[in-house]
Amino acid sequence: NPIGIFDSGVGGLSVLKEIRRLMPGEDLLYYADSAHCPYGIKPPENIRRRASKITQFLISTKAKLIVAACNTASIAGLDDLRQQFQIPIVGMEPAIKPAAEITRNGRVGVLATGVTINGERFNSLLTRFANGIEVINVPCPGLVEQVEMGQLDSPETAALLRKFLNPLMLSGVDTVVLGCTHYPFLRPLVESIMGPEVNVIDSGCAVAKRVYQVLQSKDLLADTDFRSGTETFYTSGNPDLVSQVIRHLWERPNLTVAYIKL
Ligand code: DGN
Repeated sequence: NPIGIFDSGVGGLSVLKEIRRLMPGEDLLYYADSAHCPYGIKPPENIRRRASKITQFLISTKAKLIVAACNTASIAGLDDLRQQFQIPIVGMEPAIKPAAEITRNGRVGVLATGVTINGERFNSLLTRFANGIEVINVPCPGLVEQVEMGQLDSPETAALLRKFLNPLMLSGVDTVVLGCTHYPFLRPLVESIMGPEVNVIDSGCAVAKRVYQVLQSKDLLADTDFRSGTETFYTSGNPDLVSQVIRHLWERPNLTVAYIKL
């Protein structure tokens, strides 16, 4: 059975990539909720409703585990989803703990959506792991939209990113957390703006490891010796546009995306 992965759009692909790398034999289903993107400026209640609908759909396609590959949806709705569904659900959280461990000067910047930064789950992460660390949170409206358009290094994206990174440069952070699954696609740009001394980290790899552990503990891992896994893509948005961007981000020229309204 497949692993079901969803995001407000194409950002969760940064997590899918890590899952694919770690688990070559698993079948992966991906739902991009592009018609409702961005989540980051919506009321948490709406995000919870979308997450629940998509999870239901992925379960109906026989998914054995769900990955909420979206920090915003995880912060707003993970507890809710776990209450509603029996299936194992792995969520995202900004990499605060690794950042607190890796920083040398005790100053960390977090780029995420407004909903993530204002979420209770996020606050509890800071209380648990960032004691004595100065954390500067920067909501980044507009950045998700740039990635959705496949603009990973356009002058507009660079200008927007420079604006968001400016307060972090001024306060001398040595670590930047990419707290939204869209942002790892902008990593080269972030690194070039911040310079080589600054660590840039995200949670994709840790989440892929978590998925592996959960599947292993439940004896649900695919038999990887016999075949390579497949990838199937669905979207609530325009399938032609979404497939164009996914092909670009995932470097799979023949990939197709099916339209499914939920
Ligand atoms: N990819 C998302 C996240 O990780 O928060 C969501 C972004 C959005 O839709 N604003």
